[in-house]
Amino acid sequence: MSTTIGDRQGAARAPRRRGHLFSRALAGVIAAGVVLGVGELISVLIDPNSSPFLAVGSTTVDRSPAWVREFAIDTYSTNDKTALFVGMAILIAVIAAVAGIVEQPRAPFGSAIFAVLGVVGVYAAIHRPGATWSFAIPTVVGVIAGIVVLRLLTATAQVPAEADAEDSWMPRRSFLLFAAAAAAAAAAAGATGRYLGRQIAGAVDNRRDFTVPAVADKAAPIAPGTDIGVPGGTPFITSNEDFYRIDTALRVPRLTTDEWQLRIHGMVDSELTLRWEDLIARTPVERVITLTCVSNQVGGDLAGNATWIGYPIADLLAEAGVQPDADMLLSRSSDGFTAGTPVQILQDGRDAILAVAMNGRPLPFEHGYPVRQVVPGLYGYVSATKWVVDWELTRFDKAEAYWTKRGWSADGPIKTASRIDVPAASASIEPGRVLVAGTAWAQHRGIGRVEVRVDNGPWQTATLAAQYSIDTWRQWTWDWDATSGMHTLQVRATDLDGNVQVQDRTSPVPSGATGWDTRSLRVS
Ligand SMILES: Nc1nc2c(c(=O)[nH]1)N[C@H]1C(S)=C(S)[C@@H](COP(=O)(O)O)O[C@H]1N2
Ligand SMILES: [Mo]
Repeated sequence: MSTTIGDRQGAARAPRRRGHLFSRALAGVIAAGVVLGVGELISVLIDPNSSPFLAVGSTTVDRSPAWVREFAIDTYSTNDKTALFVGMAILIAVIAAVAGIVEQPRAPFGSAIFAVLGVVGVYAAIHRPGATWSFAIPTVVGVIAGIVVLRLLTATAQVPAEADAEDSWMPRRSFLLFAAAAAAAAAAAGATGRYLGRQIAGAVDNRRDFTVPAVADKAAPIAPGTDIGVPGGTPFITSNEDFYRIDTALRVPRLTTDEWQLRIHGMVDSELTLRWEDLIARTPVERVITLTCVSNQVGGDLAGNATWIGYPIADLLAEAGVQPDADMLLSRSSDGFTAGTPVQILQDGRDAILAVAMNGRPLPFEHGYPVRQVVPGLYGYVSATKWVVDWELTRFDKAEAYWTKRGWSADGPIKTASRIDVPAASASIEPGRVLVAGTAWAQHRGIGRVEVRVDNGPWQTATLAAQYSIDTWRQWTWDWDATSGMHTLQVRATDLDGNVQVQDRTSPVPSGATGWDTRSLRVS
């Protein structure tokens, strides 16, 4: 007596036979399509070169002997890549058909063939130039999905044992439906992956060819004594790689300068649409400005300082002519995020800019390429729109921006803050003189004083590094004569308006955390 999978509950099931040769071959080909489609789609998240199909194709080109390449180029001229891909597709289809034919409920030979193809794909992917282990992910996920589909399809292809040979030629209706659905899903995944992949590649090329605008109105040089370089401390300028990133984008927008435009509308005298050429025809400025996120916890690292090149926002607003009763600039990104910024702040003379470069480089995609806002003194959520494409002049009593709708405060001035960076919380410290160092910020007001206290003792004045500008953070140091035992260090800053950093610990919601950074250290 024969049993089949699914017999565990003891229900008597009619014995089944494997489906017709054609159905099984079709199951294999569709499952291979699932591998490639899913792999293509997942590769968008990793790297275009991690696509299994592309990786195998590129590796074949790179590894084939010179004469094969010459032959291919001569024979197919500029279509040699297409010829390669068509050839690969046929080879994969044939192997996959065989895999489908030999796949059995009990002995998954076909799945094993898929696994072997997967190993080839992984090998090719992780040997691409610049590849990391993550390049294996698209192939691995694709092969797992493919094997699942292969197993399900070949199971659905089975026919009752007693069906006569003629009947069994016709695939079962459920098999056809399932096969069509799997094929459609594979095609959709593959097409989406290709589309997004091409879009990314186009944006990468566009960014590579980007020329950072030359500026006459340069940022003031960073004077000696601004960046005191305490080992383990926070550098005055944050590199693009180390700059914190906060946004709601699941997929980083990849706009090209050709696609980008900024529409200025709403309560303006004349609506404007700026294209890239229009923007760069204007006069850029270069400024050093510290950004901070409202979500930063006391002592947290959601702040960064960069040299930005961009175009003064106030000039563009003046061109459009802001009507007197408009008090909010509602800026919108290409992915639908919005920020509401007080017009009066944008027009009060501070260096609010539409930035196109960060530390001498085009903006990284993650930080808003090709255009983002930078407004000194306001948290990012109300001012620093990345991938900005739309400006609506409106009113705070009419419009609400993204985070304001979600319970955050409508206006977001940056609160005076200070942080201990050195010694690290885990540092082993010996009694004696210990250098304590950190950062403080109160953008657009400036840091006037930083004080440190030990074990709730009297406040002691720290030494401030040179101030670059009131729009940037400021380093500080303090000499501690440390004694053995556990100690608690606390820091607080006072801005140049005389406001002392607020002691009460509050959460970042709705308008930024308050409290003094506190660090417990063991000295022994
Ligand atoms: N398009 C877009 N812009 C955005 C955001 C976002 O979610 N989407 N987040 C804002 C917030 S909350 C902050 S703190 C800053 C962070 O900028 P960064 O990622 O370049 O450091 O970007 C702002 N601009
Ligand atoms: Mo933020």
